[in-house]
Amino acid sequence: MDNITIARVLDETANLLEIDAADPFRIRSYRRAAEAVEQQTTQLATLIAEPKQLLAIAGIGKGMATNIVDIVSTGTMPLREELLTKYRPTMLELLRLPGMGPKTVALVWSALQVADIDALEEAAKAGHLNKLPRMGEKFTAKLLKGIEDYRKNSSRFRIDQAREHADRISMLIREFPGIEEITPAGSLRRGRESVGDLDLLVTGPACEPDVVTAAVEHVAALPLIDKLLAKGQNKVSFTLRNNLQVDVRLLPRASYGAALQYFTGSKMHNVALRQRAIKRGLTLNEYALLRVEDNTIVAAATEEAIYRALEMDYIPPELRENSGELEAAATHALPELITLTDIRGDLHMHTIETDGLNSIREMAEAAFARGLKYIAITDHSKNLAMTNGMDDRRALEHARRIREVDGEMEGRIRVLAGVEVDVLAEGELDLADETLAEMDIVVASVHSRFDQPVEQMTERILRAMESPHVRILGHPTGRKVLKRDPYAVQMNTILKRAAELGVAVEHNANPARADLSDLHLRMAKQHGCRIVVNTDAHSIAELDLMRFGITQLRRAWLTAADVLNTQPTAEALLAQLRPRR
Ligand code: DGT
Ligand code: CA
Ligand code: CA
Ligand code: ZN
Repeated sequence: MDNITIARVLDETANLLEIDAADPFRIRSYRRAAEAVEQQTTQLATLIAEPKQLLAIAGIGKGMATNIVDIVSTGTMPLREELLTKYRPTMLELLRLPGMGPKTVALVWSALQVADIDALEEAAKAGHLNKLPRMGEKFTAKLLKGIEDYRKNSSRFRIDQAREHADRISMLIREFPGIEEITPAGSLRRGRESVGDLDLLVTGPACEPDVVTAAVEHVAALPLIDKLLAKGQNKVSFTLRNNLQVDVRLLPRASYGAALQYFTGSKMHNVALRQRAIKRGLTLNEYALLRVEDNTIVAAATEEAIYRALEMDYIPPELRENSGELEAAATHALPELITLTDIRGDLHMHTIETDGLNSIREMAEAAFARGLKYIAITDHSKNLAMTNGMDDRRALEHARRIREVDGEMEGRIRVLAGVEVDVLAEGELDLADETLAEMDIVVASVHSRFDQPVEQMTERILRAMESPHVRILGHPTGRKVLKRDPYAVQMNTILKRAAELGVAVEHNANPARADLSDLHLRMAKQHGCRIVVNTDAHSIAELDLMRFGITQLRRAWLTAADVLNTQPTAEALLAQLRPRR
């Protein structure tokens, strides 16, 4: 039994636990173990005579070691067998559909023996779901739309997940001596919110033509490969267990820049760049930029040299979409893009008061440790009952405690009192004006009734923004990347009015959300909107999601000056927001 198979059994158990609505920490421990097993270069089956050796692996404790011994000797483990008497492993996919929580998934299984998406679609179309409790025609219609969206998106992967896989694979490739540099190219390097496949470029002494074969063999034997698709002279393609395809190319140092440029794309950027080369009597391919007349190499080792030889400034990967960057680079007009280190504050986060995992103090300390100068604590309001949202009394009491913590931090970091107030169906706010007036920061967000017609949704948000207390518009699209489309809204109208009112529009840095796409963000800048990028963190760890937000801002050509929470202090920031009333 190989490691991939062991990992699959552990991961499947995690899936079954998820359907069983088990403790998230328990689920996570199985996922982590599956990842750890997948990463091992020694076959675990050879270690089970000495289970102690299993414990040396990070992510594997005593219980998990026992599970692994069971899996190796019996092909399965007791917990998995027990869960399989109740559920089917394919049911996990159903959880990705709108309205399908663990209970509903278990219900359609017990009532209709539906265990996968095709069967669910069939049952929905045949009207079988309507007969089950809490699943009317509206539910069925939403579900069918969800299935359609899911099929459209399921072949792509979110940037954070792609990044994690790229890091894990890179770590393993790097173990081969003589490999020095590994760069994810393609859409991941351009920072797109989702990627179709991973393109990893590898270089170092081991990648020179006469010795590359051994390095190729090393890559082709990586423990986490599920299916090996192709093994060529300097290229290996494979898929992971989750079906993500990975193309690894091993290139000599001399042509690494040309390869990086070529495989970073985008295709349209490369087409335009080649045309520019041709006009100069040059030709550009994945090996070099060459002079046409005598085939001499003009540039190849670095991207910088290639762009320079084409009489352009270096173009950051995030801008390479052929949307004006070539012209700007040729006229030295590229913007100086915002970076993570420009960020000084984070104005949207949650605590244990509602659905967060950490206290005010813990969030403040963690933000301070990350170098931030100010944060706003913005817990949910009561309409979001499932988050334990606050009523007026609790919101005021919470604000008081936030200010207490602000005092305790003794100026190391400013902690602003805020709230994420729910925008109700007609644009009313979920808390009283007197409550909102007490807050430094009011984020207003739509969290429900996403199905309203476009005019109604637009009116609803406009009305919410008219409240003089609202300073930030949260979740301006309500989308979930690859999962839920944006709600229908006239974004131009919203952005224009937000600019007039001085209400900042928020890009949600969480890569699963990314409210305001790169295109929206460019629009927002054109309208003169104030823009903020916030993590909406529900735990200390999620404060680190800021970097994903920065990537999207960069794709939108934004500079530090375009983004409010680069202001050095809370006072400077608040002065640029709509005045408090
Ligand atoms: P993805 O994987 O769908 O998220 O998007 P990309 O941009 O990563 O596309 P991919 O993986 O097909 O190719 C990676 C880069 O390689 C692409 O951005 C440009 C370059 N490339 C690949 N095939 C071609 C091609 O046939 N023509 C040109 N000009 N460039 C190509
Ligand atoms: Ca790709
Ligand atoms: Ca590719
Ligand atoms: Zn939030």
